[in-house]
Amino acid sequence: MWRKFEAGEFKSKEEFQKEFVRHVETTLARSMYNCDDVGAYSGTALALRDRLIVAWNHTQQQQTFRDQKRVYYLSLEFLMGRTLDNAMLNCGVKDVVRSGIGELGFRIEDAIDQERDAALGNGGLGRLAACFLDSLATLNFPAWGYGLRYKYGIFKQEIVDGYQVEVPDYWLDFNPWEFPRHDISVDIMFYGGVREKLDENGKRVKVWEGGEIVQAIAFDVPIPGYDTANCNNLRLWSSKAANGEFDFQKFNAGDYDNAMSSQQRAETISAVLYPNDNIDSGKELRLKQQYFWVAASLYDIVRRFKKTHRPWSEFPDQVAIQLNDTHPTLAIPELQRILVDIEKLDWDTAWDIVTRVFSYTNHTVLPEALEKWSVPLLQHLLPRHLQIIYDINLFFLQSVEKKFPKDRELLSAVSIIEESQPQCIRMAYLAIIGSHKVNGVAELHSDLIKTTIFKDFVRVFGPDRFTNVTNGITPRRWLHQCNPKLSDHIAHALGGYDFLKDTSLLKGLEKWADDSAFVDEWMDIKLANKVRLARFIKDTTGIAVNPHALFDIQVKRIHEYKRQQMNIFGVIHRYLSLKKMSPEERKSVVPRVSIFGGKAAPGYWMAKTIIRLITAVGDVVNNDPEIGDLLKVIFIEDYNVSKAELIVPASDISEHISTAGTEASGTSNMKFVINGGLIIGTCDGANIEITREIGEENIFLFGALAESVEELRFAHRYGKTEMDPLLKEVCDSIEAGTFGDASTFSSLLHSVAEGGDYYLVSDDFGSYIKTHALVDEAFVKKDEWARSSIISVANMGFFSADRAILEYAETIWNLEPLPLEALD
Ligand code: 26W
Repeated sequence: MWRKFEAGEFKSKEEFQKEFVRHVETTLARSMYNCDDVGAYSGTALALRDRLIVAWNHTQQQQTFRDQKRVYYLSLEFLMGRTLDNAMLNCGVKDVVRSGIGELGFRIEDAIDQERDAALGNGGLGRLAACFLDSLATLNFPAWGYGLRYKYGIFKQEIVDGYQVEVPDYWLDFNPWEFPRHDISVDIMFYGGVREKLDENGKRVKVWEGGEIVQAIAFDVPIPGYDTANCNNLRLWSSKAANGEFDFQKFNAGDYDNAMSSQQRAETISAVLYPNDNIDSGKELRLKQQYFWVAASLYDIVRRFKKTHRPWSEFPDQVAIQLNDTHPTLAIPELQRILVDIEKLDWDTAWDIVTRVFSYTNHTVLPEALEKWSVPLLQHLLPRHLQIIYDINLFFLQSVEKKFPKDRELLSAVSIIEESQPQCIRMAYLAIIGSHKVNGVAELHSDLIKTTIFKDFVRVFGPDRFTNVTNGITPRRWLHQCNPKLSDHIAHALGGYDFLKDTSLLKGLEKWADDSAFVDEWMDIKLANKVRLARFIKDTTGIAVNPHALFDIQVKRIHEYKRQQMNIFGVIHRYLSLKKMSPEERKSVVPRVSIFGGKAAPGYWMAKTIIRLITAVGDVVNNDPEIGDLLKVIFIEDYNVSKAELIVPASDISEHISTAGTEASGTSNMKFVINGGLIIGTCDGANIEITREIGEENIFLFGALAESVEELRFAHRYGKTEMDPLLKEVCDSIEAGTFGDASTFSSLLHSVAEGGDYYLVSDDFGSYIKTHALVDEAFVKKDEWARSSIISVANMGFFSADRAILEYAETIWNLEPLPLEALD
């Protein structure tokens, strides 16, 4: 029998207040008389975490006792955002806390606002991992996340003179949500060499020895489910020098610099998140991070399994490991190494276990994002793993040769080793060969990987190794938490909050789409959310925007394939059109606020130039007295999870306009629609399934289809296209200096010019502009717009991360939930 969450509850507001005051006065050593909002946040967080940890302990005890199969989600990124609000809602204590701290003179919203984001991720992949943790906990699956405890998360973005400037994000000053486990440490080896020796049975065995050792220390983060006593664990590893604080011999000899250096080298491993999204940099430190994290996690998983004294043959019945992209692929040779070199299993038995344990999710088809590691680098850093990878490849190629005799081309196409200068290890190929299932993250994407980048593996393994699990988002954070008014309104219509656990119930909203009181309230809530965002924009940029204007939003990492450049070119087109109009004509124009947000990878010059163009256009347009409220262009600095929670509920229309076939799924598209925003988008990623679910009359689709992209690119390469005339006009105006020194933007203009235009901006521009005109027309028909919004939300049930997790559990992990016994 399920019980409502109790372990995290406060029996009364007085009980909460007592613990709050105790923490403020003792843990924080502050007086209640000068307690500010930061103190109120800290006191609340500490009081809540005491409760969380009881649930966490109870859950872990039960998981150990029941000894069911667990899933381990290995991800280099967990983009958690803030915890307090989410934890209060999941534990059902927000109302008690609100009134409790209210009486003490604090507003709960102000306290919540003091928390820093845990920004241990770049974008979609990291946030997906965070949503999956929420769903795993809510659905009572025995599941652990494993990641790195970066000292610095994704950099903070400042805009200085219109340009992005990166500022380090030291976020650990006060983090009440983690528990250091100094007793749980693992020694991780790098470098060294491999020696052959005879073991006690006279068998030749390989030993890896003589390397440098770094210690991994565990930090645990409790992950409470919604409306359940279940509380899972996220274990993050932090690196530390193995030989204590520093080298005493060197210290005593006066060699202070070198005494510290090994410590510093060790700590560097978990120091900083690589800020690249969808681009492989191939740096040695990144490879060190990957092995450090993978080796510590596997050691931990194996140690837990060995405590049960089961035979190795049962390992795949007890353990499923999901590889979040190729970043943890070294786990495959590492487990093979543990089984063969340490546990002395024979190769084939070990390999059978390995492939039954692992599965791999691919998140991108962009060639520049596919990880490759140079063989000399691997040889140096992980000599034994390189041997194992060679052996995996050898046995694999032998099996291919047997099935497709004399097909040399196929052999070189599927080889893990790329015969380049230097040779490289193709991590995606290793991940496929070492897994029993490979999945893409939306239907189109899963089809594309089977017909393009991994097509040869479909021949080798057959189509069944490949599958699709369309991404999802947690409705707890991305509806209930970020848009409480809308969540309450929906609950009122549906007779309760069950839709937060079963999003198919949202379907019940359809019958309210014609109820004028319901519809009016729906639109009032949207307006209130826009007012809230307008206030934030005024406070942070000084620019006043009209909340009745159409809010057009594109927030995501800045990347050419996501085509923010097309959006800003569209804005320029709008501006030029407005300038040509008479005052009379302007009266019929729908006022717009174009809102952008997102970080560029520090080394991605073109992305930074796109940001510069957006801010330059804003400077001109926002200060043009002729334009006034008809057009405003806003760049929101430092887009992150907590800002997304403010921005997403305030959109009328959001842009998901990647070149067809390039965005694996997208997940913000789902967030915007479930919050009642409409979207303009290409036939790409999950947009296609969103259209299927909500109906094509409720979405603004435009642009080339994935199947024609190759042909269009071909035409560009051979000079068979001319730039779209509307785009040409836009480029000419940039060239003429309308937005400042044109040379600033020359590389960007060049990238879309004839002969190039890899992302097909010119091909799609005409239909993009036409579609925006349709958006304007639709927006003034308020009743129809509201209807589209409501019908869309009603049909978004499919995009819950709960559905995605249930699919993984059933089709990939073979995992059952663990019904918790009630606490005494
Ligand atoms: C090696 C550098 C690197 C770093 C990050 C390569 C690739 C990545 C990620 C896989 C990029 C990423 O976040 N992909 C996004 O994953 C989301 C979750 O599945 C999808 O919704 C997005 O479409 C996809 O771009």
